[in-house]
Amino acid sequence: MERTFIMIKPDGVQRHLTGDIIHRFESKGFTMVGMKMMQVDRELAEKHYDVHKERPFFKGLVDFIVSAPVIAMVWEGEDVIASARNIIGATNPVSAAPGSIRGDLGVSIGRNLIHGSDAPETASAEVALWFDESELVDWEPVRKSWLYE
Ligand code: DAT
Ligand code: MG
Repeated sequence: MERTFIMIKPDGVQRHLTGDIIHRFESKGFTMVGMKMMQVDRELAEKHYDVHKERPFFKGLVDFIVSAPVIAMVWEGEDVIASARNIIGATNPVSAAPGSIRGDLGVSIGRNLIHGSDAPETASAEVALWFDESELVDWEPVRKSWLYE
């Protein structure tokens, strides 16, 4: 089983889309193992987006992430990292497929609603950056045998 880091960004929280977004991961078949609402500080936002620190959009991105609360989550399941990226859709909502979160709910790249880890290495680094081990819950979903052979 893989785990991935998912964050509903300030626009998703402000637009009251958190239920819609969480519902998509739940109904797909993934299991939430951690969740917290938080007001992010600049230090954490800059660490999280460190890979983009030389890009022209970096300051605007950090300003946006600290502008209102976010919902930070960890989701578990087989191939959840790649699958969550599909559920989320392409970075620019203009080209994100209909049916994806960004394709259905967003209109601009700077307000694309949600973050999801893009690979196993970034997933484990981001889970560790955002969550203490004690905040994650190991539990056995009863529906498991109805989701996997
Ligand atoms: P993703 O969030 O799909 O993994 P990314 O890691 O390339 O995309 O970029 C991180 C975030 O930075 C992205 O969700 C929105 C913002 N961003 C990326 N490219 C941008 C651009 N050209 N202009 C403005 N914001 C951008
Ligand atoms: Mg990314």
